[in-house]
Amino acid sequence: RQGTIHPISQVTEEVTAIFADMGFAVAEGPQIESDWYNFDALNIPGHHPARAEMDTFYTHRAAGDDRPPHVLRTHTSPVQIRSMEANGAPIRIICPGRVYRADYDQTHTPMFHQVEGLVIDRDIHLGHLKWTLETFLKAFFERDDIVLRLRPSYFPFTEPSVEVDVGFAIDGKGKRILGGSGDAPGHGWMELLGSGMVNRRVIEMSGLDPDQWQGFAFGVGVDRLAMLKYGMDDLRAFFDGDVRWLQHYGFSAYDQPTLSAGVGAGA
Ligand code: 2NL
Repeated sequence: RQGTIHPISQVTEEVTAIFADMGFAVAEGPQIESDWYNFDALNIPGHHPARAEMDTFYTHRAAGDDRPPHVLRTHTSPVQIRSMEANGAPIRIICPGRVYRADYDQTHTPMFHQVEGLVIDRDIHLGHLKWTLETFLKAFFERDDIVLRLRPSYFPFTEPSVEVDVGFAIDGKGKRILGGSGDAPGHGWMELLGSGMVNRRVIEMSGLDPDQWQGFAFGVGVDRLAMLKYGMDDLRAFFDGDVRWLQHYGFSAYDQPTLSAGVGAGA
């Protein structure tokens, strides 16, 4: 037996276990999307630079067919739009999955993995967002001294938008989340998540009344979470399919993440 559980699968299961404990369901959807679900419904119009910035892969239409082409989804947000449309509110979901952007270097691969989360309910505010992300990060990194820094940012689909930094330090094992403030000596702040309150236009386009329903959403890269927690430094090795790398970094099928044992493998 040479195979092991891939770190991306392991981390996806860890994230899922943590959010399941907070009452989140998992939602999945298509990887080939219409540009409505990938862009327009998220308040990213045709001329918006975000479309170009996202280095989208487009499919081809037959000659003379001038309908807009489908795209390989650039984020898992379309799953959340579909979920709001299909199920209405309240909603508490996470959407893990493959996403695609035309970008390839040491820190970018054209296919990568994301988990997005969405909460829609009455009277949801930024405090709920901060508590949820703080609770998640403490469970994921298995330490209680994680400190978050929320910075104002911009995404077309959230208003206000908030980037979340976590305190880190560099020790013998490299750049690691070691808890404490990023302002402490020898520490720094690392950007980890994008998030915000769901833009009321997005709630409206998903068929809900934004005067009744509010919510927050966030997105985080699974590959990056895996690298940070388990100490891999080259993202490209994730997709080489090298069994020696897997034997070093992979996980036993017997190490299922559970909250009681601590989500980390071998805890
Ligand atoms: C990032 C940013 C983010 C979202 C994703 C979202 C989804 C819906 C509505 C509103 Cl349906 N927002 N998702 C929101 C903020 C940030 O991801 O930097 N990800 C790595």
